[in-house]
Amino acid sequence: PSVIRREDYQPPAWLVPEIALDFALGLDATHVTSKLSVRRNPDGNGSRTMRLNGDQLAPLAVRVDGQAVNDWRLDGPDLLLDLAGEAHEVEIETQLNPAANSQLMGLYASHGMLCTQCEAEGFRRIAFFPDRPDVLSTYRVRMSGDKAAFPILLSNGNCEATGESADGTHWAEWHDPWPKPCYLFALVAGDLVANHDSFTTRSGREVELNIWVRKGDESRTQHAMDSLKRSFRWDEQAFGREYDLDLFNIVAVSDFNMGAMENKGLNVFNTRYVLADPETATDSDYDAIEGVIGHEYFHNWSGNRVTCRDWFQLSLKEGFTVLRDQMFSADMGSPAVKRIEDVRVLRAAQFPEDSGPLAHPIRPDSYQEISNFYTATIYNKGAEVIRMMRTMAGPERFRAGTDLYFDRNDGTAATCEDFVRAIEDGAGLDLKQFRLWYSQSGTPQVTVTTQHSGDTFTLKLTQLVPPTPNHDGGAQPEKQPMPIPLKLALFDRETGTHRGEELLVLDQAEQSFSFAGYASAPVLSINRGFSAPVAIDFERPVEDLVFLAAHDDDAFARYEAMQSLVVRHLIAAVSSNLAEEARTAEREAIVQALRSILLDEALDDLMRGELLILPAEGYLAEQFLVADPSAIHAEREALKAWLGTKLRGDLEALHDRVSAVPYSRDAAARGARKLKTQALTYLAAGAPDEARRRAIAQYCAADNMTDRQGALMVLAGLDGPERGEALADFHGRYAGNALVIDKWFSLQAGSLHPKVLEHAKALAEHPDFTMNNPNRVRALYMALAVNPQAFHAPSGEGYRIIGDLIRRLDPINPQTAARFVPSLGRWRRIEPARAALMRAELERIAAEPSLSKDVLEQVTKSLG
Ligand code: BAL
Ligand code: ZN
Repeated sequence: PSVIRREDYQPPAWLVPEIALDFALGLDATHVTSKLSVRRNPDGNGSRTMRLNGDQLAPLAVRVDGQAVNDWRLDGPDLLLDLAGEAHEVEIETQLNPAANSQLMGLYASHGMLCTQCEAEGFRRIAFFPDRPDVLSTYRVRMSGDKAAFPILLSNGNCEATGESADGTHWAEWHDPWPKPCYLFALVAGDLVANHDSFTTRSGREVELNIWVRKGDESRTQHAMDSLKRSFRWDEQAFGREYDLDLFNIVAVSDFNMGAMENKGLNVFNTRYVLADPETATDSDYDAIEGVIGHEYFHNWSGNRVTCRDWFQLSLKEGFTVLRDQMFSADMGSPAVKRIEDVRVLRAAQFPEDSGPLAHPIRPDSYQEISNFYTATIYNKGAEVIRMMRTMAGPERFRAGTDLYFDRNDGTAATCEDFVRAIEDGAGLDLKQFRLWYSQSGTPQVTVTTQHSGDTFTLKLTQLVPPTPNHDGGAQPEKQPMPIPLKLALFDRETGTHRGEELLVLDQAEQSFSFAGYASAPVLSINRGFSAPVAIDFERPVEDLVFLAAHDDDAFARYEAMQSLVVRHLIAAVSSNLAEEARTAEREAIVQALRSILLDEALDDLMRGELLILPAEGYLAEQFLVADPSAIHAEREALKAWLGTKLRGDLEALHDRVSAVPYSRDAAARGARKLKTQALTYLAAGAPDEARRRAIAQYCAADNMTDRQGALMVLAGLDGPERGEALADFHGRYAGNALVIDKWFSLQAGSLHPKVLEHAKALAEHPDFTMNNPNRVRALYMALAVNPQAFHAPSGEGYRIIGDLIRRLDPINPQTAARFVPSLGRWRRIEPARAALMRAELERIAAEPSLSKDVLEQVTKSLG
């Protein structure tokens, strides 16, 4: 497979300032005529040859300046055309079969509607075009089709004309005045209804807002609409960004590879990030909808007005936009809880990427298939890197930097370097060394040692950026130390207070920092707020962690102390380093810490819920060079059972208290619901009969999905007749609601039940299962792949199920299939017997005769 390299970037030889597209729509036959006004690029290499990318397209006719021509040629899937002058009009006709497009890239059919997905390289499946983000065009789109089948016709920008014919067809013409790359093109045609609303921008522009859904779903769109209006307002206030068209459309589609897509003026969303009501959506679903609605809207500036020069710059728009959506959600809810959640996601998804065979910098140097680079590294680590700049600059100076970035680069296809330079100039930061965060992969490890002598407290910090694999020959020279901003506070043990937070920047391999005026050794709270995306290695007394878990005034640091307390215990227990007596003593320390959290009246329940979460098995596995998933699972479950037993009275009292809180969407009620299921989870481990009784009661009394799903999850992990009854009730109650049936699949495949693999295999045969819907595939198989006891079953059956899935799904939907490879790719970090089974599964996939580029790249790199 061919490797694309960042260093090979060349400006396009030809530009396309304008394009007119004409679609004669049909589910199995859509005729496309594209008319490109092309102009030689003065900054190009002067070539007469114009490359028009295609993917499974055949040109039916090619005309240049109105004359049919035959001297075009195909180079693989692309069409090459020699053009003599400085400017021409190129017209090409193609024919598509949207109903046969199971990849869900380009133009495809979903439940009788037509829609598009073009990022990253889907437009070339619609029309021959220089499909690269640095070719910006203004679009005119005309579409016509059967009015009964497609009463609603949408594209980017504004609708300028409509009409209908006597034969039952109608048409619409759309014009988008903002030049954009083709990955932001969108078209939707279908039988849709809208929630209509409007928003007045700060300069008085009246924007029509529509959220389009299939009939019957409109009652579940209000939360999305409210989130959209909040996003409009927030971006004006927080980043000075105003919307720039009179219309903003969102369409919800149930067959969609991604979460959503930021097409200019016409966002296309996976239904799961639009539809919600209390009966069918959990509190987490509500939060995710708000976050994704915000994210796509914020792309209007960070992505659309300023786009990317090439796909190596993907984090320019994604990392920045993730930071923006994180800040938005923090402002809309609890900043403390949001920060903890974001770090949990980073550690669960990005840290393993950074320490595995697919590690890449946030600005990669090479790729084979760009779809494989929509990763937690590009998105979440990308956001952390920009967050560090903000931490070092402070909010006001950072804002001056982003203002400058938007001013300088508006209307252009920019690079990460443009962003860094704008922050340097606008915020007044020197980011010379900081640029290493863009080029070096791997999670830095910071080792902390402390010393106290006289009245001076000294902190010695060392950093190591671990080696990461280099694919495609892009050797990364030895890793250099990077600037690591660490927020810290020194607590007085007696008073439980500190003298103020400080920000240190560790920018050498080894550095010491001294603090005078401490007669007794303070308790160090470091990397507060998770100010840097690093792993901290700090051997310290248990008492200090207990102290911070009870006293730290930084919510993240308090959570972190609680996590560390549990992590260090479980590592020691799994490594068999603990005598029985010590194990009991450590478990008791955790019991005490959790009890004080349960009883701390100053805590709100949402935050209490965070502090009660045990570190995930995947995160624990990351702490070992080579992990034994069974041992980790057994020790973690045993600790949970211990806590459930020892804290039974407190947990029952908690469950009683929070069960009395009526449903509302306010923070107190959401906190209560979060704790309700957490209490059940601990009780299920320590007192299963009591948990079963309470879970049944919670399930039956539930007037919302958070409670019902939580109770069902607990029941699904326990044996007994109630399990089957509750699952059947749930399925019957929500039959026909795809998003809820996804939950039904997911919680069985993710359950703690010992027969989970048997259940998963039966679910794959269930009439509701289909390989053609990515949400359903993920509901069953991603839940299984992230369920450690199922995926890592010693027999290798979990690996086999995921391997079989990848092989079967690849010919249907390669992009979604490739997402499952990284779970198998972690074999080097797993104990040898399982590692051999995982590797064998990868080899079995690699032996398939015609793998997609997507899967081939991931499998080859995982084996290599
Ligand atoms: N641009 C792809 C979907 C998203 O990140 O918004
Ligand atoms: Zn995005």
